[in-house]
Amino acid sequence: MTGETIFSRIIKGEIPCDEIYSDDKCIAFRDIEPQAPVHILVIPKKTIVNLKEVGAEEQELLGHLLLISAQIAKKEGLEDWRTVINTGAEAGQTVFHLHIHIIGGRKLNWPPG
Ligand code: DGP
Repeated sequence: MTGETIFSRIIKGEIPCDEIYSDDKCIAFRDIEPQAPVHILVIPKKTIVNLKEVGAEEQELLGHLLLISAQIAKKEGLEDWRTVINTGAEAGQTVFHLHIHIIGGRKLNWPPG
């Protein structure tokens, strides 16, 4: 599936975002509806709907996204944080372009709702 989403429009620069990181493979920006003092999204520039559709060929990209998310979390001064990937509507995915949430800056409860 390769539908246009808010995030593909952000990647193209059609919609503004509070960008904090970008490289040839991904972009990171602050979530418009922050659930914690730090709430950042890391998304691949390549259009991928979610983890349901990734194959082994994306191993390097997925590793890159996780490593970048950890770098960003540390740069934001977080000691502890949560990385979340909602996969599918029932799991809370509302934007169908793969994204990693970096959430931190407050005590986070478990289990999630
Ligand atoms: P999810 O529910 O996992 O699909 O997360 C989507 C997140 O995207 C949600 O936390 C709100 C955020 N979001 C939606 N639209 C925009 C937007 O236009 N800009 C930014 N920065 N974040 C957005």
